Amino acid sequence: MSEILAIGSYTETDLAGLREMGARVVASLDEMRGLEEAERGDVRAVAYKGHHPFGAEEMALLPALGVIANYGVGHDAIDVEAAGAAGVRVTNTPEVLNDDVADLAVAMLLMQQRRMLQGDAHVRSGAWAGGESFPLNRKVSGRRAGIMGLGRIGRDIAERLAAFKMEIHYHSRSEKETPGWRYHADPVDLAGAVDYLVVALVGGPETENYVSREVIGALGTQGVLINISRGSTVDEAALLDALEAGRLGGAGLDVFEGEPKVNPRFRALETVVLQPHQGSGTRETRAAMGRLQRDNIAAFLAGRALPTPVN
Ligand code: 8YV
Repeated sequence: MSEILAIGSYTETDLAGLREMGARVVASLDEMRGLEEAERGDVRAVAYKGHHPFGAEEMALLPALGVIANYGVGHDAIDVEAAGAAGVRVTNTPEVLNDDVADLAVAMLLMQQRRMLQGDAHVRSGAWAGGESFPLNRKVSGRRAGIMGLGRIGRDIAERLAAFKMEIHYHSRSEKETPGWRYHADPVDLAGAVDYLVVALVGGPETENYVSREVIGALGTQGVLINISRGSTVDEAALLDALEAGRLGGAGLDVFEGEPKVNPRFRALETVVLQPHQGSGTRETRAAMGRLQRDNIAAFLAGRALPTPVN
């Protein structure tokens, strides 16, 4: 058995890299649980790719475990406190995915406001050729954007939207140094001050339903909510109620509660753009994420400093 266990569904490129390190690969946590006790006992490093909870129980099944290298910047699936208590290090893959995630946030906003999905269907269906005109939509440049969570990704989104001549507002735990972006200590105030609200919060219990019914209400009938963080950060029932009642202008969502199963109420809504959690999903970025994950494992096994530690 190997001292490295990779858990999750990896690309061919990543599988090749992991196998080169001598990793054993299983598809899921369930498959890990099914391994022989002696096999689990050899594992010192886990490469984890998944969104199912990896907690104290799973760690206890791997008594020699020293590191969990998460494939992704968001490590809310891993119980970092339990890992710390068990003397297990956790690493993630920050920075390398910022551009892609920020690109997708902007793309969903443009798609939603310029009704690009409907425009595409209008051309394909022959409606345009048949003389039907396409309804006018909404101007994006120059509007007011609010960023909920001004971390690395939030900043990259803000910079892109500033290039669209937008006034940038943000909310985060504390005021940050910015090029004149306006800070709102209260998330409801932020939503009330902007046309677009882009959610770039970290996931986990502290941010659950942070985008509350009140925040959604404050965004208003012309407002658009974009979420590229975690489904858990938004009160999805409140979001659906507001969209269905026309109390919110629209949404662009890459993440959902209970994904990949998406609440079927979303499908009936013309005002939403839905994406399959593909923010970091380019070949280039996924390859960089895989490399960073493996670099963390290699550093741990060699007793070197971890490149991107979480704890
Ligand atoms: C996923 C992500 O990790 O980095 C994150 O936090 O959400 C994504 O990049 C990716 O879908 C692989 O599971």
